[in-house]
Amino acid sequence: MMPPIPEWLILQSEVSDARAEGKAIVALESTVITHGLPRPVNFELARQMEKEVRQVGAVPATIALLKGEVHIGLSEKDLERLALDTDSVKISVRDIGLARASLNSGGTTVAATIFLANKAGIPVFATGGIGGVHHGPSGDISADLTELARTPVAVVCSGAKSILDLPRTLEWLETFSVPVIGWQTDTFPAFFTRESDLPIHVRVDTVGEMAALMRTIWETQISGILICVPCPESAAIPAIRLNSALQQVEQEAQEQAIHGKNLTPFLLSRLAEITEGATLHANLALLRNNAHIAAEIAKALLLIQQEDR
Ligand code: PSU
Ligand code: MN
Repeated sequence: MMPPIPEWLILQSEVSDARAEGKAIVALESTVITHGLPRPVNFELARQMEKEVRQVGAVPATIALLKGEVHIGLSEKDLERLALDTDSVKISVRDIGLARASLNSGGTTVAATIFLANKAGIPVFATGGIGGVHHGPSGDISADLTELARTPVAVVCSGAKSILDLPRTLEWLETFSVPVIGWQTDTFPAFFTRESDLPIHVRVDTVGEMAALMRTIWETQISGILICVPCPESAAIPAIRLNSALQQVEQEAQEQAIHGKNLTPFLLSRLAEITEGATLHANLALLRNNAHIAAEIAKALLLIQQEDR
């Protein structure tokens, strides 16, 4: 028996049918659409991610708030409106209630999306990169981390951007007991770059092995699982090429006193400008790839759960 779904969640019919028919579902976030990518590439990307999931035989559930209502799965029309509307706000977990109260429309962060996916009974989620611990003395730590620590959803991503303090981010995940798994990699992927000097201690090479490991982890603990997938080789950027651009955008953010929820979107858009689109190209490639792998994992997980019954 699946747990009941709160009445304030609106499931798109494709998603509720998938639930009823026992089909694999992959949750997708929407802050990457509203604040992470430039228009109109963001809308195209959102559709491509959904397509990747469908090609594997799973059902995509892009999660967002529309006029204060929480939607699990969006129609193409709603997706387009959300992507192209300049008034869409950025909604993390603490903003969900506020956005519902003020009837706002917006994109949900990794944190808010896994929180809502869990309420809708969806255990697998895909994105590009998670938020984490920022460099410097600001004390800015993304709620993506705190939500990962308490919500049993697998987050398929390419690590986090080096605009974040990656060693501290990994330390945080260790302290708060979030398993970090490398997908065909032994190091933490640094988003645009396939490898870093940060080791991951658990490596998995097949979806079957991944599903079995997820099931076993969730038998003993209620937390998220971070699954780290390197950017496809053809689109990845060598670390050495990225470093100077990174230093420049961080300095600009400091000079312009940009902080809080505006920091990540600012850093991302300036980085794409400075690298003449190379970071954007890598970003799109890894997002699609992660959606694809998440769909395969979701199917394998469902299979293993069906065998258990
Ligand atoms: N990292 C990216 N692209 C993004 C984000 C992070 O490379 O679009 C978005 C995600 O939605 C993530 C959010 O959950 O930013 C984190 O924001 P904050 O650091 O304010 O928690
Ligand atoms: Mn933050």
